[in-house]
Amino acid sequence: MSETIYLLNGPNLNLLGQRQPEIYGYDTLDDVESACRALLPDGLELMAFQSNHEGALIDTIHAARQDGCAIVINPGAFTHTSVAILDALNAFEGIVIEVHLSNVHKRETFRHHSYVSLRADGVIAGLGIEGYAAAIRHILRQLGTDD
Ligand code: CA2
Repeated sequence: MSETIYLLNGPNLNLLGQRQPEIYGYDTLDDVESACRALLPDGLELMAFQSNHEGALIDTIHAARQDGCAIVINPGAFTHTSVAILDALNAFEGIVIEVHLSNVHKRETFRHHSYVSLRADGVIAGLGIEGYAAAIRHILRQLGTDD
């Protein structure tokens, strides 16, 4: 049975809360994980993983095929470059929600295209860390575990 929501963050997001707060805010990745974990009912786990390496993210997406019911992913800059992450997500059967802290559409043109959006069931951009919580709430509703 798939009982785990995977929370994946890509390159440089380990610096969240430490650099460029005018774009990405003051909360850290630990704050994000705690906020997401606090929303989960009994019986659902959160597997939080951040990597600066494309292959490590892909390996974790593959692992999610075994026990994952959903993936919340902020692929960072790989959003705009990685066909390999798209391919890995295409091999995953659960819910996929793509999250961006910033509104990528208000930024440079190269950030407007996302390979991951070709697979994502939903895309959230520009809500800061609230976007992750919104993604989790949506998944819980989809799974029917929000009451
Ligand atoms: O808005 C987002 O969440 C992004 O995925 C963040 C990526 C960027 O390349 C995407 O276009 C949009 C960059 C993540 C860098 O994260 C940092 C966090 C704090 C300090 C420095 C970098």
